[in-house]
Amino acid sequence: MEQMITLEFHPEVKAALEAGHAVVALESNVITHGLDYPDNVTTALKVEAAVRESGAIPATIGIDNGVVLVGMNREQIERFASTPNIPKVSSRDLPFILASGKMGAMTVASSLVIAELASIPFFSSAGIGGVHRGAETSMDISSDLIQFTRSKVAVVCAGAKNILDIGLTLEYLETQCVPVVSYQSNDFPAFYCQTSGYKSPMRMDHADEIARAIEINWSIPGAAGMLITTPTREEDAIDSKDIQLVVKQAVEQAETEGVTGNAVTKFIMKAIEKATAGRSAEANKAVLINTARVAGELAVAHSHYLRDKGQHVGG
Ligand code: PSU
Ligand code: MN
Repeated sequence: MEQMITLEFHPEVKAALEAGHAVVALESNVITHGLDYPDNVTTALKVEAAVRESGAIPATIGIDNGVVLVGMNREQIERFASTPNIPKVSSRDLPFILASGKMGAMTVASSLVIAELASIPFFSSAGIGGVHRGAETSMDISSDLIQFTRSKVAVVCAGAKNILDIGLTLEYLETQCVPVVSYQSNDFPAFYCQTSGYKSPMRMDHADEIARAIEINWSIPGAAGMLITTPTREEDAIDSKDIQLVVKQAVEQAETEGVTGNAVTKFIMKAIEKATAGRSAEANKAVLINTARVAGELAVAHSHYLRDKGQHVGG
């Protein structure tokens, strides 16, 4: 079958993959929808720097002019950060945005589709989508969770924001056979809160053990992604008690204002930002950067594991 999706590799990403060096794929929706300009540029660059600091190469993914950029240069990041109204592209939106030639910002789900096509085994995002509060009636479940069951990519994150129903998110991941492991922690984290109040189904303390687990998972017929969580650093964390009420009010406000579908997350984030006088935005940036650093470390350990076995990242 002809491959209809054109990938345009940043030369550095291409070289790293060919050499078997660690690469970490990154989403672009956080640039266009998660933070404001120019904070989004500086943060995206810091996230990339954090991946490099750990010895891996970052590959920020986005769509421009009918092709998928696998790794962006500074100008491209600047362009994504400053162009208004770039659509949020989840997996199902890929065909339309690519066919139309428009720009598109990738969610976790669509980034995973591309990472797998590009043979990048690692992806990092601070917060994944999940099961929304009230999903028992709205059925609002992020397709990020479904994509974990389809793409053979290890996902490193700081859990999910507690604007979601984290208990149901964990239940859903269990039902869908998605392996979840917390790196050097007992708890499933909640983005800028160190714990969600839920214990993680598994804890592992060594990066090489996680590398082995990833490879074993990929040899299981039908298995795809693995979720690896790392908590935000204590000094950057917000106490979950401090924002419980704010989150509850923001979720209710979205409901009364009739915000639905893929606009819900951004609306609630903005409301929380306003209510915490920017404190959540600061914590948001810190967790993005820290998660990327840990993802870089784990990706390097994984590439070393493959090298020692005589295999190669990137096939
Ligand atoms: N979680 C956050 N912040 C975000 C997102 C998730 O804490 O910005 C973004 C990510 O790009 C994620 C997407 O992949 O929202 C999920 O959106 P939805 O729930 O519409 O699938
Ligand atoms: Mn949704």
